[in-house]
Amino acid sequence: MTEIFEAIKKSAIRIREAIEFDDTGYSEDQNATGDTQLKLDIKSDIIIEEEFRKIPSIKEIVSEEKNDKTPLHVEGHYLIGYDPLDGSSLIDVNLSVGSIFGIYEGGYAGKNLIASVYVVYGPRVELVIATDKVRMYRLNKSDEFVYLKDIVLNEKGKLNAPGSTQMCWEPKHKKMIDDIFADGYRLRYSGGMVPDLHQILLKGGGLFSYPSTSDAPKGKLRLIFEVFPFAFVYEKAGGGSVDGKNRILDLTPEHPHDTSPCFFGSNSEVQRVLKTYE
Ligand code: FDP
Repeated sequence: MTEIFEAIKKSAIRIREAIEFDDTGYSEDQNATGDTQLKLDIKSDIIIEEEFRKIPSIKEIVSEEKNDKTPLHVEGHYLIGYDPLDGSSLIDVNLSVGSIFGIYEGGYAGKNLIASVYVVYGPRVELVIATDKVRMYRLNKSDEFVYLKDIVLNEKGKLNAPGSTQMCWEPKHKKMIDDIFADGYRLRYSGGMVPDLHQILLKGGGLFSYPSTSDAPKGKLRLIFEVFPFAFVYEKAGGGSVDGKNRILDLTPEHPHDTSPCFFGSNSEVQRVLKTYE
């Protein structure tokens, strides 16, 4: 898989440059979920596809920005689901955004995920690769990703990142979030899944939630491109991820753009979610 990680690094360097200097406006197109695409969403998607096309071991890709799967190499083995520029609605306010990749074998189900990678485009560019462990790298002046450290979650954290609109939450969810704050947790939510989850990982733990809501009963975040890859990262870092009742990595989507309620955290917070939703 090394050649895939290298292709992701090359894509990240090109996307970082586009974020810094390209037009941040909207295109006239919508993606499969109905979001109006930024020109940068489309460009990031093209960059990643170009880099992946050079890698013979990749059989097929599926992007959040496209309706259907794209076959790449018949002899290839790996399937990759990716979100080229997550949180892109934060670009115009100059907050951090990210790219997310899930590398699958045999099909796009949680149980088939064998590695995941995400990139944070913040004041600095950081890249995290989860395989057996979770390793973090940072881009240096020479455009090389230098290993920084392994990421390991504490059993219990201090941060709370509650997603979606409060007026759409179920009462039991609202109570759980209120109770977590009453226990002294601090609010940390930028509205970008990648930096919000990265912050919880680096600060030792906490809870990120994007629940089932009255306007989106199946949640907002997409299983193949967003939820599975981060569930894999959180488990490998020693925490967990659930949809309220089930382990995320036990789920199988029916359609590439299926969404799910999701909770990511250190073990203590994940147990709290399971108790609330049991
Ligand atoms: P965005 O719509 O800006 O692409 O992927 C969806 C996402 O961002 C996540 O990055 C983020 O966590 C979430 O939506 C934020 O949604 P809310 O504003 O509804 O909390």
